[in-house]
Amino acid sequence: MSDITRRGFTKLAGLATMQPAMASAAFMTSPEEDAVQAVAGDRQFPKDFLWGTATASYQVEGAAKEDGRGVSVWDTFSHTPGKVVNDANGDVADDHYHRYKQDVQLMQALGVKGYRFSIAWPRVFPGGSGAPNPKGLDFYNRLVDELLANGIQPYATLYHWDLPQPLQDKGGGWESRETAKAFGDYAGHVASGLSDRVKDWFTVNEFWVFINLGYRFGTHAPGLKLSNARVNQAAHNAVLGHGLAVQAIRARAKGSVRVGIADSTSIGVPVIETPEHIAAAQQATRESNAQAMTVIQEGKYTDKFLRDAGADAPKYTAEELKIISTPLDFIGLNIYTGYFVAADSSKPEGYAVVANPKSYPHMASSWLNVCPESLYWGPRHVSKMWGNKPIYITENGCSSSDIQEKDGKVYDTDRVMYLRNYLTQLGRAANEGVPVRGYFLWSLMDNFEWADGYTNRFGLHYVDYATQTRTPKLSANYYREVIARNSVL
Ligand code: PNW
Repeated sequence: MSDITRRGFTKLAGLATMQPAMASAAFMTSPEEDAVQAVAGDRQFPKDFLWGTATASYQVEGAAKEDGRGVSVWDTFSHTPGKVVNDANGDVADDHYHRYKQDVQLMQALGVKGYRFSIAWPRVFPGGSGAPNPKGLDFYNRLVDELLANGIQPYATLYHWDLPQPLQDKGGGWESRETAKAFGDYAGHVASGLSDRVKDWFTVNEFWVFINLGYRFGTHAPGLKLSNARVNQAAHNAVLGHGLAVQAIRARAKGSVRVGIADSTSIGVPVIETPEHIAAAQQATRESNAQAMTVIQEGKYTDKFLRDAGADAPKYTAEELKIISTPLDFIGLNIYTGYFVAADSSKPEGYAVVANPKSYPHMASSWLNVCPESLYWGPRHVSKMWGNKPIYITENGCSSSDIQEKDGKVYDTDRVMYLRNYLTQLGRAANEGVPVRGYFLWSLMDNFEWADGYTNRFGLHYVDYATQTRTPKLSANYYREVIARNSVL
């Protein structure tokens, strides 16, 4: 690393430690930095835009056997040799269960005003249903109090993939409608316990990922490779569980709450931004999310989905479709990438997906193609198709092959590049009037990246797992500057 780069970083890091007001005062005095601000003015986010970070229970908490926590499918899967890189597991992870106060201080230093975390179902109901564990909510009570004491709003996700193992053993997990019912009951129980302070709720995280990786490809827990028909039924039961949870949260909440989802809605991006390709990309987005966001928003499966699925289509009732499409207060989108779409009049659906060449750039995770435009087109398609509800980007971020340099710092210039480009596109959407209200960066800190174990790092903070030391990366300093200015720079 050159001295110039080092000096630049030291300066940046120095600025970042100041209070926002001081930082902007320092800004005004330097002509060089004034020039930067002039550009940043065009990239200003709406007043009250919520900047946040996100994590999930199994990926950060550890304390796998503490305070009566039951076993989840991810405990079972990660403890099965050969399933996770280096046979890693979440037994300790980031030890967030014990270090949450320190982690809230990391958020405080970033200046975030929102924290999206998830609740571990097996802590609350070790058996999945039946008797709740009396200590199950204690940790989340402490966490929520600590967040609020630091001026950070809690955004709770109820299901981020750690299904209680007994529900897998009994009915095959999401293959059973009983799991959907149990999820509703669990959601209502948690809402009744926390909703005096937690006002914003997400039911399920990323239908497509846990259903397809868990039940079709077997690369995530529970590690199954089921037929199309069985996968489709599991997917249906999962959106049904979502709908039941929405109703249960509202029924049992103390005071008013807002409920939404955090879905990995896949985003069609027009190959060229002309009206025909834009329309094609929007239609592709509707179809490629037929089993999750589309059925949730429209209360029916699309004709194309039912035609393509044929005899493998899920079995369902009209009543279930109503539950699934219970209106939401906001929409959460986890967006990491997109796929390109072109108009194609030779196809009955009127569009074609354009495959990327091998040289298309991606981040450290091979699936994570760099596609900043997804953060513009995602919210725009969703609000055009399904109405002007508030939208939150519930996850966005990237993996990088981070290393700690001899000076102890992590110069993740690629993550800064990624964030700058994606946030520019998000700002474009916000400034055009698309109702994006907030952004949760994945992730606050490096953590257990599912089947990749600890090998792929997504954090703003580098975690040395041997000592549990957290070190802010260059990207943490970058994000702090974005938040302080409410603007991309
Ligand atoms: C999301 N894919 O997972 C999850 O919500 C997080 O728990 C996870 O750590 C984060 O994104 C980064 O991976 C995904 O293969 C996992 O396309 C896989 C895919 C997408 C998202």
